[in-house]
Parts: sequence; structure tokens; C-alpha cells
Amino acid sequence: MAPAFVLSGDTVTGDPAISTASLRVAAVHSEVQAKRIDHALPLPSVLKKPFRIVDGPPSSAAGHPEEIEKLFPNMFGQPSASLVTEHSGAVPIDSNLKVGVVLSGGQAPGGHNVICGIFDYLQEYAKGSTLYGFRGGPAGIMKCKYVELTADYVYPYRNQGGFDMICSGRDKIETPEQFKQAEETTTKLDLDGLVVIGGDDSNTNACLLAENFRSKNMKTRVIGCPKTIDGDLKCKEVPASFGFDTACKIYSEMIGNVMTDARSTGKYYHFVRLMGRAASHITLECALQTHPNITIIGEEVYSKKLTLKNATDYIVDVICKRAELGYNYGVILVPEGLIDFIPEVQELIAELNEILAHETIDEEGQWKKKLKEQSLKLFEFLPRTIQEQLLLERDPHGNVQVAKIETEKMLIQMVETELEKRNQEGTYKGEFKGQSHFFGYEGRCGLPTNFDATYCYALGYGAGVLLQSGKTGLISSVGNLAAPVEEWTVGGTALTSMMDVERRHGKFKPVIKKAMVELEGAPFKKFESQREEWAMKNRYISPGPIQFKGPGSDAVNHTLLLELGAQDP
Ligand code: FBP
Repeated sequence: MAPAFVLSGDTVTGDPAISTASLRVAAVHSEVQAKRIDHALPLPSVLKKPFRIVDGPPSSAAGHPEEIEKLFPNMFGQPSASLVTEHSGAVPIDSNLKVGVVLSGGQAPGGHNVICGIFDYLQEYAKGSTLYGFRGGPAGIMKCKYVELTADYVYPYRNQGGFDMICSGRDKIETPEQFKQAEETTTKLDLDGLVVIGGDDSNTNACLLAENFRSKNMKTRVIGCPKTIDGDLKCKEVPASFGFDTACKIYSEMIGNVMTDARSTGKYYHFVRLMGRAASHITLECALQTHPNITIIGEEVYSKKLTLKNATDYIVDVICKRAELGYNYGVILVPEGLIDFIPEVQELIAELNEILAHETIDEEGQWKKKLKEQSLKLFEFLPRTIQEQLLLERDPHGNVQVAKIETEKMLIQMVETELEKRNQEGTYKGEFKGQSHFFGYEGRCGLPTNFDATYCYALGYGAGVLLQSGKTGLISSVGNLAAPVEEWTVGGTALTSMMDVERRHGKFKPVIKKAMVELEGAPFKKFESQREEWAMKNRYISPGPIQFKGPGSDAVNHTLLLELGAQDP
């Protein structure tokens, strides 16, 4: 019988509009969830011994260093920090810290463990400290909505998926009034530190906050943590964003299942769109785990300047050849961000972004006159549902909400049309039935894999160390991830070193440069060397559900292993 946990001390401070009744007051866990709560997490050896922080050389930026320096005069050039074992004594410690933590952006498995890592670090090394959880993302900071995180409060969330301990949000702290609100909150709570757990946009925001606090001589330090299932927040020193490992394993289980379905019925082509707003890392990793017949990688489409017609023809050619072999079924993976990679669509989206930033879309379609001829032609050619989805409101960071664009359905329609044509020409004699799937939200809140659970705990612990050591404007970085946990490295990377400038809402803004799939990188090369065989011969792999014990439970994803140059089984 699964135990029921009652969250005690469940009060929200700062906003009388939020009653405790709106919070999760009782959480009933399944047997597996309950078992996972007490799963002991190993720490890297460097965090178990007395340690000290060593600073590296001054850093620069991922692009346009002069612009970044102008935007971050106090943060730019900061060195990275690494923890080293200190045999002669413990780290200098100031106790009684007041620290805030916020979850920002989309959910990613492991977020709760980052918070638990910060909490346990403070308990261990800064007794008497207080940890506040800002509720509902950055809006919680601006509106000063927080909850004090106690041992009882965090306990039921240990090793659990989701962000429901304090919830998340996509608000951005950007206007002078919003920065002022953030200052008021940190002053009111007398915060020594703030940990921002988020993706590229949220960590950019974390650095802006760090810069703002430092420029005003405020004591609040800001540390980021790399979160996103998309896997596109990484660099040499930050080898992975958390949540990617779990999400890919969940999707791969589901892909393996539809592969078996395809083989069993012999009559469906399953078109699976996979989450990942911009980069195709999730799609590539799932392909490496499951060996589908066709996989479209957005970065390749972009680099080869393929049009929608080219991508459709590629799919249709494989379907025709498979029909000749007697296979009228298959599995096709497409990344969520695909259409954003097709140069002609990209141009259309850029024009739409500018139009949407400055005017409202009128029924009569007057706004269409602002589109260039080629973009207008493409817009009129797209199915009506896709047109509507392209015009949906942008997210607070100015991004097209690609999760809402049903590319898989659009591709099915285009493939059907082309196959009918080939059928009439006599070059295709098969049967085609497309089934569309979108595997997205299903992967964001699963129980974190052993890898994500341990990685997140170390990231949180590391964030605690950095704050206590007086660091600000760094992102918690845990490295050497292909080695056993004991050998993982821990430190912090200057957020400005990951930044470039980009055009958003019609203006240049600093952003952490997204890590896209490298076409010369080992994961893509491995996929490229095998995809032709997967297209014609059915080499499907069904990885099954995530394991927490026994074979496969500690397996690290292919992308990480290949990128780190480790042996990929
Ligand atoms: P983050 O970058 O905030 O981690 O979110 C990633 C993501 O899950 C994308 O894969 C997806 O396109 C998007 O969030 C969906 O956004 P929303 O949760 O607002 O629907």
C-alpha cells in the first residue's frame, strides 16, 4: 500500500490571493514513487571532502564580446570556478544564509533534485540557513510569492518528476519596474543568493539580475542551473542540460512501442514529432536509441538549404522504395522545430515576427501586404491550420510556439499528395496510411532517470557552494559525466561566456547561444553512417521503460557519451 504524505507548513507568503487550498496539500505516491523518495544519491568525491575554489583564466563571450561587455560591465570576463579537494582545511564558511530558488520555463525531470541539492548543502555547510522557493517562476520573484522550504516540505519531492514543489512560469524580468520589483523582494527577504533553474533565456535573465544587483552594490548573488529537456543549453564546461536524458528515454520507449505496432499491423506510417523548440538533439538521440526508418534533423535541413518540397520528396522516396520491398509501414521522426529550420519558412517566420511585434493581425488580411512576395506565396500554400498556428501569440521571449505547430500532420498531407501523383504516374503502387503523434509534454515530468537524479543533485549542491563562496553570474557546472559519479567535476561557468546577441521582438538582445546539433559531431556522424540501413532494413529497437535498478539503469544517453568521446555501447 502506497503511503500518503501530507505536506506540512504549506503556507504561501506575500500574496493573500493565494490560499493554501490552491496548493497541493496531500500527495499520494505510487509504490515506485515512494521507493524513489528514499533512493540515496551519490555525490562527486570533491563535494564529500574539504574543498576550495580555484578560479580559471578570464572569460570572453560566445559571440560579439564587445556588445556583451557593454551590456554586462560587472559580469563580463569573470573566470570559471572549479572545486578542488583541500587537504589542509575546510572551505571558508559563512552560515545563516538566506537563499531563494526559482524554477523557470518548461518542466524538465530532475528540477526537484536541484532544489534538494541546494537544501541539503545548506543544511550540511551553512546550518541555520533559510531556503525560499519562489512560486510560479520569475513572477514569484516579482510579486514576492514564496514558500519557506523545510525538510518536511521538500521530502516528498525527492527524486520525483515535475516542478510542482514550487511550480514554474515563463515570465521574464526585463523592464526597469520588474527589476525594481526583484530588488524589493530580495531586499525584503534579505537574500544572500538566488538560484535560477532554467533554460537559455532564463539563464540569460539570471545574468541580467546578477549584473543589476552587482551594479547597485546589493549583496544578492545569482547562480544559474542548466535545465531543459531540449538539450541545447550546453558548452564545453556545461556538458548537458538536465532532463534531456529522462525525456529521451521516455520518448524512445514510446517510439519503440509504435515501431512494434507498425511491424505488427503492417499498414501504418507513424509520423512522430518530438519536442525540442529549436535544436534537434532529442530527435537525434531518440533515433540513436530506436533506429527509425526516417529521421529529419533540422540542422541538416538548414545546412543543405532544403525546401519543404525537398523534405517531402526525401520521405516519399523512402516510402516508395520500401513499398517495392513489400513494406507499407514505417516510423518517421521529425523535430518540433523543423519548420523553423527550412530557410523559406524561417524567412516567413522572421517577417511574421516583425509584423506581430508592431501590429495586430486584422481579419481582412491587410497585414499580409507587409510580407515579401515569396513569403506570401509560401504562407498561402500552407494548410490553413498551419497558417493559424504560425500566427499564434509568441512566448514572452519572442519565440514562435513550435509545440503548437502540427508539422507531422502537415507532412502527412504533403506526402499523401505526392504519393497520389506518383501513383498516377505508375511509380508507386503501395498503400499509405499516416498516423500522427506528438511526443512532447509526456516526457517533461517523468520520474528522473538515475543519471538525471544524481546530476541534478550535484548541480544543486554545487550551486550552494558557489553562492556561499560569494560567486555571482555563474552557472553551476558538473563535468566528466561519462566517468563514475565519484570522478565528476564541480564548478561554475561565467554566464557571459556563453552569450551572444540575437534579434528578438525586433531588437538586439543578449542571449545564451543555443547549442545546435553539430553536423560534424560524433552523434550526427554515427546516425548518418547508419540511417540508410535503418531506412530499408527494419532495425527497430524498443528500449522499454526506464529502469532504476539492474541492467540499463545507469546507462548514459548516446549523445552525451559520443560528445564526450566515451565508448558508446
Ligand atoms: P525550456 O526551454 O523552457 O526548457 O522549454 C522547452 C520546451 O519543453 C520545448 O521543448 C517546447 O517547445 C516548449 O518548452 C513548450 O513550451 P510550453 O511549456 O510553454 O508549452
